[in-house]
Amino acid sequence: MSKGRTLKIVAVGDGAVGKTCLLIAYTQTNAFLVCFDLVNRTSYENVKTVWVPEIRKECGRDIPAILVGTKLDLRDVTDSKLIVTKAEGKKLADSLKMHGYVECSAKKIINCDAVMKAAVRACTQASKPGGHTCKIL
Ligand SMILES: Nc1nc2c(ncn2[C@@H]2O[C@H](COP(=O)(O)OP(=O)(O)OP(=O)(O)O)[C@@H](O)[C@H]2O)c(=O)[nH]1
Ligand SMILES: [Mg+2]
Repeated sequence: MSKGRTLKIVAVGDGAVGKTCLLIAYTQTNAFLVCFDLVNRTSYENVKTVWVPEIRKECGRDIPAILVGTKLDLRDVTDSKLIVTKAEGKKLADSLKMHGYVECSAKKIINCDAVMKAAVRACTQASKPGGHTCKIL
């Protein structure tokens, strides 16, 4: 990245035109944000069964990945059987050897900066000797 320059790229377009597929074309990716919904246990289980295996299959075991629990604002107002606790999030990130765990709310703008900082930190660590980026799709 050129010095001192920040890029923000947003995909817009009709539903199902392929925005998400475009953004997960993994070429040249430095780090992943693996996201689950803190009030949706299926999305939490799928981190382990779907998403981390997927990025590691495509990009190798060492690609940096941050685990992100989203919709933090809903956790306190949702049925307790559905919620994922902070301890469970941390435990999953540790067990999958991820680079960090952050809980956030895009709606209430809580901790979104921490998500990005964790991602940048993971990239910085990965760019040291022995670090890793995904070069192939
Ligand atoms: N309460 C709450 N709702 C959220 C938050 N973030 C997203 N949402 C809602 O969750 C829904 C899905 O959000 P998106 O950002 O479109 O999710 P996505 O992962 O891009 O979804 P796809 O593109 O369909 O895979 C929308 O209705 C958002 O308004 C949050 O932090 N809190
Ligand atoms: Mg989307």
